[in-house]
Amino acid sequence: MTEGTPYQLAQEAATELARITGVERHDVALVLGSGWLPAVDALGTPNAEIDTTDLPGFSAAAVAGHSGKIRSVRAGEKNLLVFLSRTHYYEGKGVAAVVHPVRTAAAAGCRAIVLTNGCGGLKPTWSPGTPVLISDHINLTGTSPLVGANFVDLTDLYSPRLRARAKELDPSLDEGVYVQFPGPHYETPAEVRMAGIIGGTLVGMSTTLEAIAAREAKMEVLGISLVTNLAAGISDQPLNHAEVLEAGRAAASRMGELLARIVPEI
Ligand code: 8IG
Repeated sequence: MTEGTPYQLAQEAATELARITGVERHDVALVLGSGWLPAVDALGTPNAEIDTTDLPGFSAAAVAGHSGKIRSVRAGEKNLLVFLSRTHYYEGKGVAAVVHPVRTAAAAGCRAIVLTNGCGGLKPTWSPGTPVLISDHINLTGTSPLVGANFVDLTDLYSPRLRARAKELDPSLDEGVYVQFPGPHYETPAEVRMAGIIGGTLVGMSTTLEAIAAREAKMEVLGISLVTNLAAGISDQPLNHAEVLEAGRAAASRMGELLARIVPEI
């Protein structure tokens, strides 16, 4: 952890976070994806809300429906660190910027992280607004947050324990394999077919790099996708961002309840 490394920058952000929020240590982190914002209010009253740009290493949010804020929320006995936005790989700020919130959460004390996203679904039965547990991923970005001979094991990356608990709380929850494309364009129908052939059922532009960084930091990972649209070519409808935001609003109470029930137990 020498000076000037991404890990050092995350440690500095965590120290500043503790100072600004007055919360010395956080327990569980939550990263909100497209469409998830309405669900977060169910988690509890924020103790503090800060701008990401108040912390070292963070830049401003770039996507409508993402807010560049971080909340510290007391949920049961746990201090929750909620990132209301993320940096996407397609912003071109580099992989270290993408996983900086994850490393900051680890440095702040978090032993578990809930990664959420909005994505396209390959199963026609997943209508917009369906939450799906991520069981595994395929990283098609061609990159990694890890540098050097750091051979991190990704078996059971998406915690079987937390997936089982989520399904106990909501037996209707399905599971899927999340395929991260670089974006920012959506896939072609042929690319969506490819994603299916290689074993994917969800397509999106986030999450896998963050999950890898979380595993490196020895955090337990729960991944939940909100299927906001059927992937290109699965339905005959074109894709648009308004549909994404609307699907989130429609599913907010169901997802908020799930998060509120599972997070204090993590
Ligand atoms: I929301 O269909 C959302 N994000 N790659 N494909 C990809 N990302 C997405 C999609 C989608 N929907």
